[in-house]
Amino acid sequence: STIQAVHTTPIQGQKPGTSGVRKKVTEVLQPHYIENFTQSCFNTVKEREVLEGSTIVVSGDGRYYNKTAIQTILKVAAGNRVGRVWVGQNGILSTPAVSVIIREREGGIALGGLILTASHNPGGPNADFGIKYNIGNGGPAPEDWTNRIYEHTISISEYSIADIPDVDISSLGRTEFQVDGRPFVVEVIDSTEDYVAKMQSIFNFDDLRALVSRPDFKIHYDCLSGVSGPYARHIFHRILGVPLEQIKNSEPLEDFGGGHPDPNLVYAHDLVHAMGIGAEVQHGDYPDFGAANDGDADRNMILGKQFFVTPSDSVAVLAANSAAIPYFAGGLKGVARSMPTSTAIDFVGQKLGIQVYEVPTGWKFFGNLMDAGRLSICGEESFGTGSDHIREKDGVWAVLAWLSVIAYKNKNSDHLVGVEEIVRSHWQEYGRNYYMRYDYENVDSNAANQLMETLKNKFSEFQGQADSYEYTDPVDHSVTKNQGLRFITPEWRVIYRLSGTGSSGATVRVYYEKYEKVNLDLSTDQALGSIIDWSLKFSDINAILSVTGPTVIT
Ligand code: VG1
Ligand code: CO
Repeated sequence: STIQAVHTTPIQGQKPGTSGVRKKVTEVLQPHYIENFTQSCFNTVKEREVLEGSTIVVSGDGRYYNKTAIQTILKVAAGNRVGRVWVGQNGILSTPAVSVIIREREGGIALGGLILTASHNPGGPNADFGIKYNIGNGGPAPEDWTNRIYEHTISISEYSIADIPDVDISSLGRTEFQVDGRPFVVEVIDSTEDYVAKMQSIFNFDDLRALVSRPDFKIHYDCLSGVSGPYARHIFHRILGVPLEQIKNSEPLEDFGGGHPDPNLVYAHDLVHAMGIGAEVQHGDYPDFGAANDGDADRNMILGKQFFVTPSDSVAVLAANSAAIPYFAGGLKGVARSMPTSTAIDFVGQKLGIQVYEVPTGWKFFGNLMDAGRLSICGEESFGTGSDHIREKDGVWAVLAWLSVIAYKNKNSDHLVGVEEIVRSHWQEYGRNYYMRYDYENVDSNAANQLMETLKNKFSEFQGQADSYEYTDPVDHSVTKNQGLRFITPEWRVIYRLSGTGSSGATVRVYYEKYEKVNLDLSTDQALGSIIDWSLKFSDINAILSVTGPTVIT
């Protein structure tokens, strides 16, 4: 095969957001879309590293258009003289699995990877597609990379492509091409093998097996037809012996069965119902442990019998009980959360006497701290939890971590210590951070910007600390501005932020948090109601956005 240089023109809107570029499939179908973005990533790589002859990973969450995009990316990779590409079978690799493979397969030889996912956004011909670049540490490209990728997308005039045929990615194996006299290799690899081995090195699987086989402990796992299915089946069914019928929707579907593959109380409704949350019948025969992951399996939701664990509490509980996980045997180096995430984990860090970091929203901001050996466990309020075992948040890891904590708490117990008991005793010890997030999805971009301007103009009339959050990375000292408007008093925080993951229009997120040391049994509405009322008045959000209320509350 030969390499051709193809003339192209910039395509607007290829600026990576919180986690890559996300667009409607209909927009991605325009000519050169994938080629332009891939070439822009490669141009950025070439400015810093040697792409020629390298190994990269390309795969995704199995959503619609992934397979087509993979074939295009393979040709552009060959055209840019990449030496070898690892592709998960059928193009399937979860986001955490890509991170493991980049970091560890063949000793961590891979230069980076392209992940095809729009995460928790819906999929299908009329829904969303996404693409992002991960660097050699296995994590999302940091801001200085993504800014550079964007600059290339707006100045690109040419891409290189090889005229190799489509590669069969449905069966494992190696295909070698001669491209302009040099070898180009595609290796189709097992989608779960590397990831599962990694999990086995982190957790005590004997303890986990003993827990899930207890007759009084039933788990219910919902993969939401996303990419976590094959991983959940491999680990929970094949290795741990959980019956398959307790692992729901474990076949990845291109359109996620028409749903939002988003593990929260709204979109994971079947699981929420099965766990008896909001049910009339108390103490019914509900499962003891419920879990769900998002489309690309980096998010998680943890539920107990008729009990919801907020993601902010979840990461705090895991940090407080890290002794349950062999990987953390040496103790925690530090903990971290994204800025809007509740401060529950801060109390744990203080008690442990370790550093607590606050970073902007998005997993890419944790990477430097982990690489510098300063951070062990971190999380986001948006159902993201993880550790320095990789450089992405990790949905299946979070489920295994929780089960490890439950197994640990039950070591010397005469009754089943479940999720709710664990969380309630955590609150007893540390206090409780009541938390709620309002999302105003798909609103007019101008109106959203106007809301933020209006709020900034009200900083001076707020009786407390009001500012626009700005972050200086403690490792490389890079500065990231405009990461959310904060209104903080000693008792509570309200934060307004524009989402960076939408595929059209704008989404406004409002985060409410109140800390209580003593009143641990209020409903979230009781605890936060007056703050929400204040916020609605102060911001005039409904009028400015022309809405009657949020579209999603989590
Ligand atoms: C959202 C979440 C953020 C998360 C990001 C990617 O971003 O708020 O915490 O890191 O999604 O998660 P935003 O900019 O829309 O608020 V995923 O699972 O979609 O990769
Ligand atoms: Co995700």
